Amino acid sequence: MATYDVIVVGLGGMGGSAAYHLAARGRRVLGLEKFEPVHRRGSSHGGSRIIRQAYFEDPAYVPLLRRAYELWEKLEHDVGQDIMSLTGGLFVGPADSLTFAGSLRAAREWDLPHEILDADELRRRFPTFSPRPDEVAFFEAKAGFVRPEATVAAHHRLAARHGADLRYEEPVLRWVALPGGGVRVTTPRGSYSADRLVLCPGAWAPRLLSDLGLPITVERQVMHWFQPRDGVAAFEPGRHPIYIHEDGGGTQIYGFPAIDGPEGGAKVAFFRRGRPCDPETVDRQVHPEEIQDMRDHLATVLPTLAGRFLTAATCMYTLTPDHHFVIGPHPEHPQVSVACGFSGHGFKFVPVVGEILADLATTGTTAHPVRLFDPRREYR
Ligand code: PYC
Repeated sequence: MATYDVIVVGLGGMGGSAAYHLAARGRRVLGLEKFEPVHRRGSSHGGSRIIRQAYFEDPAYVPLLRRAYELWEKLEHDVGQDIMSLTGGLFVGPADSLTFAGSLRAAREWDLPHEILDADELRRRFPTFSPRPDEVAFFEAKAGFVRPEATVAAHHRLAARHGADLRYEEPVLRWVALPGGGVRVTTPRGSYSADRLVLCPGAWAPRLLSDLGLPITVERQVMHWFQPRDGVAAFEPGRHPIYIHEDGGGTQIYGFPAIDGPEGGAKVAFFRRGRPCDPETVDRQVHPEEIQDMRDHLATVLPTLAGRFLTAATCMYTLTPDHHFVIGPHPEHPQVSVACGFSGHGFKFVPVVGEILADLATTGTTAHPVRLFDPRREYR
């Protein structure tokens, strides 16, 4: 039986980052991934993910975001590739919406640079938007996007460069924490033992962490790409920010500039308007009524975006009831760390989550503020 210091299960965004951080600290790492490298069957694909600092979900995320930005820059430097682009970000809605008011609250608490635009100013500066008179916008110049597939590939490359043994198409059948310490992980190809285990199962969390009884649900989500009606010029990254728009009923959409040139169109999606799914049987087709639903929504928010439909894709969110992450030591087995429940907003934290998981697996604790993510918290 092969023996390692740490086994990392799941090599998507979070697990790939953990494998890299652990290997860079000199640990003998085994990484196990159910699918091929950089696959499209989980939650780490789709060409772009939002990055922002004035965090409307809770200001407690801001210190983690500051560290994440540093680590994104380091990752780009280490692999010699552009992965993060700061296009600016608009967070639009009624003044009392979570998207607007929450962003403003985080910015005030942490003194983050921003601008407030009323509806007229928003329309003037960003004419693709068609705000209602009661809508306001929070603009953060430091927001933008990261490239998920490039991120996963970069972490795998760096982890391997530091000696990590990354194995693909090798699903985990079971894991056990051994009574005297250490763990054993079984796959169809054999059993492996290690001192520590890091579980980053993504949408497979309900199965691999069933012993924890976490109140998590998995949902299928749809991402759309449209060719803007008047061409992509107004949606070019130098002119168009990323955005989240919330309507008076709490429905949020999020979107990006046309980051892949004129042919690639611009991506837009509903935020957390999926339906429950099982990752083994999820419907990966996108249906005409789902595309129409997005067209209807865009007609009032960003009317020129919904020109020619180009393509769509599905991904999965693993949701906690409070939409905060689950990161920490396994309550019963201190040699096991878990990271899941990223609730659709985790990717921007990938580098810092890897650092936290490496801290937990090497020292049992972390200096990063992670109380919000305690697996044993009271979920509301
Ligand atoms: O990652 O910040 C995010 C996000 C918001 C809406 C969709 N993704």
